[in-house]
Amino acid sequence: MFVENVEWQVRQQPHNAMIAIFRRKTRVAAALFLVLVLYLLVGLIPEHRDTLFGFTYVRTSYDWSKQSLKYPISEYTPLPTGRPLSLPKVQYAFTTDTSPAGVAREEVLASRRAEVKSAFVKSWTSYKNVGFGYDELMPVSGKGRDAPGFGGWGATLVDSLSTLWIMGLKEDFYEAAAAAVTIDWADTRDNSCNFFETTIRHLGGLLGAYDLSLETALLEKAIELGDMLFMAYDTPNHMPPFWLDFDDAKRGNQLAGYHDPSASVTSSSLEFSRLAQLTGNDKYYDVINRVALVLDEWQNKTALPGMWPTFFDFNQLQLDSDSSFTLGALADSLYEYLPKTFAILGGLEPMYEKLYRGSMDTVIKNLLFRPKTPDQDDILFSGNVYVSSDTGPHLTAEVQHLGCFVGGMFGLGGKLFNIPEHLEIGEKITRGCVWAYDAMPTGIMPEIFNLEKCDTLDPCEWDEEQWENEADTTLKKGFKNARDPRYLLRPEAVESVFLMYRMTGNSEYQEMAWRMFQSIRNATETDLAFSSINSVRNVDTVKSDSMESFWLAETLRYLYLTFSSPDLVNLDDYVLNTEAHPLKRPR
Ligand code: DMJ
Repeated sequence: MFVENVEWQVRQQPHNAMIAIFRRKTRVAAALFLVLVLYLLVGLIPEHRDTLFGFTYVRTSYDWSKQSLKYPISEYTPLPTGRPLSLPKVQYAFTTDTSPAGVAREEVLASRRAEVKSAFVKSWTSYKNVGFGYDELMPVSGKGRDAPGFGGWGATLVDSLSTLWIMGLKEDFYEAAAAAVTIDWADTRDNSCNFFETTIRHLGGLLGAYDLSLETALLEKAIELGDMLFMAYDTPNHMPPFWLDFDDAKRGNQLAGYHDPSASVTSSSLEFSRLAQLTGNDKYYDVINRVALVLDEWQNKTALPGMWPTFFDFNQLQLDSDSSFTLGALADSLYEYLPKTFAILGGLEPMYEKLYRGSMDTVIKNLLFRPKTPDQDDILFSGNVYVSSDTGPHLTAEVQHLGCFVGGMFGLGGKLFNIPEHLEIGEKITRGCVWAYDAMPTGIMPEIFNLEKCDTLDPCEWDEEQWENEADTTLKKGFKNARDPRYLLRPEAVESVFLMYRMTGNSEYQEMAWRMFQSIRNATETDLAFSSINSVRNVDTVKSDSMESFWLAETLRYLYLTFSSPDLVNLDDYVLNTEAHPLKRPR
């Protein structure tokens, strides 16, 4: 027995060993299988789909998160905590109209959407074919080019991501996203980048695309860039310069500017707040909060209390001698970001409401004007004010296309802060911009023009003689001149029209948007895409071979959304940055 047993054991040993190996293998296989199942399951959750869709992520070759700071901040101010406030609804309470008229209307809208989408596809395809990776497509000569200060990181590529997603062009979206996650922020021929443009287009573009698609690779790329842009605040007083100079940032040699456009040094609050929310890292919030505290401190000490001058001396942190005030170029998004940052912070930082209300009271009293027109049109515009130490504020009735975002901003502020008068003002400003579009032979308003104005915001009598003496009478009555007659494919007028449609539910805005789209398409289309034009005054347009990335990021996106279901990028779920990238609002 013993012998037999031994023999049996001897014979059994390899068998037992095999069973043990088999069992181990089974366990390993089972474990591997489990890992695979978990991997697939996690992969199906959109947050982690990056690997499932096979993104090859290329990390930037210089890791700014490891860069030591010359002026470290000992304790970061945390993001406001607590349950987000339940803010008033921004969007009108739309209902679905299933009547025959409602169904017919939806068919009209679907065909308009298709036309806008086809303009986008044409522009995107040409960019892909001949300009891919460059900042912009040259829509006449069919080449790619990099824009000064944009780093050559492919501004159009990053700026277009959210539109690709919104228009349902998912294959192109993933192709573009796969390229975007390989951007190396250290791979640039430039010594510096434009802090504002890189924040709103690249950082905003990546965050918006992440908030829509939940692809973590895009968030990773945004964090890398956020860490680079964060370095701009490493100055003695933590105020950012206009240019982020890479070597200066590494050596701790940065200084804020003595005379920088107020919008460019203040318009990062949305993107940096969102980054802080997504990463849980308060450093991004801390720095934008410091800038807001300066706005707060200065608000009532300027030459036009309530507003801030067009240029800032952030170096000495003092109000410089600038006495010009505008909602147009150089200052625009400073104001735009006040209600928007309030929204992204879930209403938990009341300072932004105070800054908005205070500045808009001043705008209403000093910058808004009603044009003098033969029909006494009930419209408003925002002009420029210069404050003289002798005579006080002087308003020039000069209008900029860039300033047409103001209608939408007043509407948004009116909704969020429950100020019905602001919504009305926003409507009148929006209609003013549309009136200026309709006034030109091309159906597009000029970049900059001057108008005859009434003395107050009330209707006033038309004065033919005055107009004949003062104006270029080849223009529509009410215009004095078209100082800069170009159209640069800008979005601001259609932006306000879109916002007004979503906020009021009034389908007249969809009709305006359709008219504007057709005019823009007629006047700017080239064989390859769409181009800026030299003058909106001649229907025979001269194309200037430029198509900035905001054409794809903003102008076409706003138009598309105007004809889409109000649930697509619902304004109660998202806030749009100044480049129209949708950032998720906290619930
Ligand atoms: C865009 O880059 C942004 O909308 C910015 O705020 C102003 N200029 C362009 C569009 O005109």
